[in-house]
Amino acid sequence: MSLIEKAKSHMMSRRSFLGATATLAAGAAAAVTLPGCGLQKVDSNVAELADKEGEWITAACWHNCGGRCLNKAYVADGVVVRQKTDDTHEDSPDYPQQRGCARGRSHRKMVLGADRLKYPMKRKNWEPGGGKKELRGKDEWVRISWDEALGIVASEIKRIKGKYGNASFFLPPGGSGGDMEPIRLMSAYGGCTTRWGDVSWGAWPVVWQKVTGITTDNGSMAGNDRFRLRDSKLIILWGANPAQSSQGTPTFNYLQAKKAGAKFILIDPVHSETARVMADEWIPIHPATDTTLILGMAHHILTNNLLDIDFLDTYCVGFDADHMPDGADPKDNFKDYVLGTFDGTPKTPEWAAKICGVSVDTIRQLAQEYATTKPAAIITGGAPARINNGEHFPHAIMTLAFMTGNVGKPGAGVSPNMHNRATNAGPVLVQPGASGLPAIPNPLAKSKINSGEMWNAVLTGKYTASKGDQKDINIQMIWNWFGNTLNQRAGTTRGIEAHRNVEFVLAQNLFLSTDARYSDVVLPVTSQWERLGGLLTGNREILIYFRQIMKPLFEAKSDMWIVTELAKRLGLDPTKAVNPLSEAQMLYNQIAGAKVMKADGTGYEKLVTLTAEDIKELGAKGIPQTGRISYKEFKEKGIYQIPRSRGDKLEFTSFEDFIGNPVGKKLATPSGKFEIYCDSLAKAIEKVGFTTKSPLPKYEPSREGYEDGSKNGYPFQVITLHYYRRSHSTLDNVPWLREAFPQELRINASDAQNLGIKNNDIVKVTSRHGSVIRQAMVTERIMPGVVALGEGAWVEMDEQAGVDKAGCTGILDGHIPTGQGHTGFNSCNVKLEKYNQPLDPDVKWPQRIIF
Ligand SMILES: Nc1nc2c(c(=O)[nH]1)N[C@H]1C(S)=C(S)[C@@H](COP(=O)(O)OP(=O)(O)OC[C@H]3O[C@@H](n4cnc5c(=O)[nH]c(N)nc54)[C@H](O)[C@@H]3O)O[C@H]1N2
Ligand SMILES: Nc1nc2c(c(=O)[nH]1)N[C@H]1C(S)=C(S)[C@@H](COP(=O)(O)OP(=O)(O)OC[C@H]3O[C@@H](n4cnc5c(=O)[nH]c(N)nc54)[C@H](O)[C@@H]3O)O[C@H]1N2
Ligand code: SF4
Ligand SMILES: [Mo]
Repeated sequence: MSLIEKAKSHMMSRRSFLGATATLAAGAAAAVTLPGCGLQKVDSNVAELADKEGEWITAACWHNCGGRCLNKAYVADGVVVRQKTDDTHEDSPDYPQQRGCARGRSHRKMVLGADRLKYPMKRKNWEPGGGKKELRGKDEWVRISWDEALGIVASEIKRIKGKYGNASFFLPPGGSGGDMEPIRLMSAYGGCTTRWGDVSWGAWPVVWQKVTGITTDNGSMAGNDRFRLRDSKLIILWGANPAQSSQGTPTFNYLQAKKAGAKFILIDPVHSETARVMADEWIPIHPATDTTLILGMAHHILTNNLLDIDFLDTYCVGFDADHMPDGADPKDNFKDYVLGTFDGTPKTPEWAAKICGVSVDTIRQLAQEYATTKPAAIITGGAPARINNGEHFPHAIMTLAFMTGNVGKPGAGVSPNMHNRATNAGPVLVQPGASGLPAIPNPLAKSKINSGEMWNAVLTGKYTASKGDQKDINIQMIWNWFGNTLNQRAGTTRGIEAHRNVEFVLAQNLFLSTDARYSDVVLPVTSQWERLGGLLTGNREILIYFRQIMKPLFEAKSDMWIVTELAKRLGLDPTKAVNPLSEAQMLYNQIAGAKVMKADGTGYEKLVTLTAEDIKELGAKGIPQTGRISYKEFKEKGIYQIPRSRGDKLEFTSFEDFIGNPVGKKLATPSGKFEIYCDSLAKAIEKVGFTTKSPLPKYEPSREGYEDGSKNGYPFQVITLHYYRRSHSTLDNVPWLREAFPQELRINASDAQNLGIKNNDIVKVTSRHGSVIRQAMVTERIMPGVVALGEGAWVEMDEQAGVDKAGCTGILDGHIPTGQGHTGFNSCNVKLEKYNQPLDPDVKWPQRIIF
């Protein structure tokens, strides 16, 4: 069968599938009278359009996926017929194409999914003030008009404001950024309570800032750019899995470093996909115990004269008693802590091995190799720091690099470097202009609840504002948008209770996500394919210009339209309260303001030439300008990628300036140096009010980490991976991806045997906070005592059995605030048992179709 024929027959079977599923849904009659732009029409047309003349348009791949690639859609008669990726130039190691992954290539199946929300819906038993709130998540849905939906939302907002005040509106922003329209509206309406706390970088942000003095960008720009990586002799990927979590060019870039001679060591409980491609050596480790391995290595380095004393003396404070910052107790130095001079516990490799599970020989060998191979780079993802009270890990790993002088020299470095900046540190070389949307300050900006306390705050009425400052709060409305907060934060079980506790829950989404499912009213929003267009950044060398692909589906509207309509009903002038600019003007502003680094690296120049005609075409007001490329080229290619070559002026290594000139270019820390003893860090953590941290990097077991498990009957640790199948929870519903990447529980073969579990058996995983069931993937590619599950599956509670069938990791993770207020997703103890009920593969589950 030819490819086109195969595609056609697939479309046909999907069409019959749509018919079948539609009859299962409430209000099925709607399915046969869909408007012209409906899914049925689109899908039935595709087969006929396969050979028709159309246009390739750059399509947004806009979610928080850890990559950023060029994706194009072939659009004929307003219908997306197929997709492709970057073919704007030849692929080469120095000038790589920006090629899409399986998720990006399945986008058509998400945007045109049968389960898109089509109309505003309300919960059948909803009444003003709640109405059988306990039915949230299981009630039936009723289709309503936009007018009714907006009327309900506006009247509930007014009622709740009148009865409880503005602080009772809780608008938790997602972890994936996204526009803040609802917060803008509520800010204009008197303010609202929001959420705070990093979910991505674990304990890195505050530690990086305090130890190095750099306050920008969480350190994600740190390390080497992709050319300088080729100078590394040794690259230790310490809890980093770019082949899965930084799709796009990073793995290709690492391969160039490998070809140039770098040895790769991976330290990870999982033998990851990256290990498969890159590792010369894999060192499995117990999750949340990395600091012990680092201290064991430090002990070996110290006691075997492998220190770079000059580096420590010139660039650091706190290593030994002679180099302490002003006011610190000389006894409180790192060297004496490692040697155990005052606490009686030398942090020997023997001491470390008992906790981290890495053998003494391996620890010594690793320390020896790292200290004697230069330049060597340690690169970590967020994962090993994504643990409860995890601040010691980033602090310790930086100290390890300082001890060997592996910082600030091409090919050396120590940093978190993940997501779409992985392998390419340095200032962003191409960037969009600002949209021009004026900020609307939130009058209740101080009313902010940490992710680790928010559900408890809803249920108990108390939260921590700072150390010793417990505040009262009475949340009565939860508004979910551009995030899947209930699914994607720790403590989902508690979150469901919280959702069932308040008087009103609203969601605006493309799908009946977990957030939406537990709401009273859901509003269908357009995808980026249905909006005017925009610019997207990713690695530092590209800027993507995506355009509208198709008309809005069914009755979906943009978030901006929704808040504009609500503003009117709340008696506000939307042009003042929400948005004074047209969408076209905002897009134009971003294009006109886009800038690109000059080849000599001295500063930026304008990227796009815009003629009066271009400005007219964009429907905006502006002045013609001259830039590096024409608007026509930018639009047609849909991408600008800056030319690069080895030895150019844009290569980058963090801290090169400081290492070259420690006095003239001193760091913005109190001492002007790297702070191994870091008092400002200790004070910052204390001020937050959850836990404390010593000014030195030490080992302090993570709450619900390795040590907490076995003694309390939870002998396994679970880690929650960023998973191929989806971007967090986004794309989890795409059948192609469900089939290609099952949501399975990875378990070591010896553990499985002890528990009588075979491949594909269903396993019940229980933590202190909840239970999930999943099929086992029995493998040698994970450390004994550890199991792994992809994060982001859409909660599917079997309330009778008390288990989540989808394997959502938020159900297992505890709602625990620690440290700087980051979330410790990888600190979690579980027990495992074989589950004796069958579980259909989730690709076979009915889609969440409501209308
Ligand atoms: N496919 C996909 N990619 C993504 C995303 C996605 O949802 N899907 N999300 C993106 C986002 S927003 C982010 S923030 C990044 C996150 O990127 P990362 O933090 O790099 O990704 P993770 O998968 O959490 O973990 C990376 C590796 O660390 C290991 N690990 C886990 N715990 C520990 C530990 O305690 N010690 C050690 N040494 N290793 C450990 C894991 O086994 C895994 O192999 O990913 C981005 N990329
Ligand atoms: N257990 C565990 N949990 C984790 C992690 C982990 O490692 N382990 N990782 C964490 C990390 S790093 C991150 S960044 C977070 C991500 O957490 P979130 O940002 O909460 O998760 P997403 O799944 O990206 O949610 C995006 C939602 O927005 C919707 N959406 C997309 N476009 C629009 C739009 O234009 N308008 C509106 N209204 N909605 C839109 C999507 O359908 C989706 O429901 O997850 C965190 N959760
Ligand atoms: S890595 Fe991200 S941007 Fe690239 S194709 Fe995949 S999902 Fe899209
Ligand atoms: Mo993230």
